[in-house]
Amino acid sequence: MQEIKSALEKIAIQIADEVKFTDLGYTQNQNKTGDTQLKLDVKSDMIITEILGAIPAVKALVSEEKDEILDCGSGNLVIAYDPLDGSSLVDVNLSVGSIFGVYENEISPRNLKMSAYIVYGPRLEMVICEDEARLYRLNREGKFDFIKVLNLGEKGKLNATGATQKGWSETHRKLVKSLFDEGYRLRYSGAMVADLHQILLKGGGLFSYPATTDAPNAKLRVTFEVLPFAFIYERAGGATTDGKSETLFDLKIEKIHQTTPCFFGSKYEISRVREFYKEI
Ligand code: FBP
Repeated sequence: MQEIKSALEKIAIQIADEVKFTDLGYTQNQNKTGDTQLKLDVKSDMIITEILGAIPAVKALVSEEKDEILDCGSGNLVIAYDPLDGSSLVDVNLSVGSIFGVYENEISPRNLKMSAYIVYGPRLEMVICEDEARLYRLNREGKFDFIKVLNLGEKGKLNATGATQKGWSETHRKLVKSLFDEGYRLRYSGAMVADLHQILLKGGGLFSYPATTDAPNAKLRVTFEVLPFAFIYERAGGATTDGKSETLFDLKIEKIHQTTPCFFGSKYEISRVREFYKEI
């Protein structure tokens, strides 16, 4: 895993540079879930493929920007990643990120052994999690310094509400309103990495991306967006659910670009989600 951590540092520095200076135009192509690919999505994917693909322990790569699994060696690790999450926000200069899940042998929720994400924001930060969520930040010498271990409190103050409100269920609308009535503040940028990073750093709250009338399986991808963050949130003392489940780790994976409704937060907020959703 040490080799992967060093590789993530290289990836972070190279993609941060691309985010600053690369052409923001779209390509002609769409990825497996129908998003038109930005040149930056493709460039970020190439950087990650080159660096992670060269590690002997890595046997395969799964990317939001690749239709199929890429076999790349005889190791025992499969890395699933989102090369540039929230990429549609780069042209408005908001924070975006990269997300990684390191699975042992094959992609399955319980085979996830490490996950990480990088935030390309005013500062270049990375969180790496095996047993605990460790925050690192790039210093003036171009090296990543360990800052602290991130932990979620029992209850927070932030409410990040994803998906098109017009398509929300009545149950979801009541849940979101109940938290605002309790005094929660709205914090939603539209980049999952930045929104979940904020709740982690501020010690608690709720991020929700529910099923909607137009998207019954919601939008966020299980293998390289949802499970890597569920791994971090649960090891930071928080909880996760798809509305019904005890944990997002109860999900069954049928295909690598599968999407799911998802909720991440501190324990109080996730218990509220389950209370409301048991109505459905
Ligand atoms: P990608 O940019 O990797 O496709 O990620 C999807 C995403 O942008 C998430 O970062 C974010 O949480 C969500 O979609 C925003 O969706 P919406 O615009 O529907 O709220």
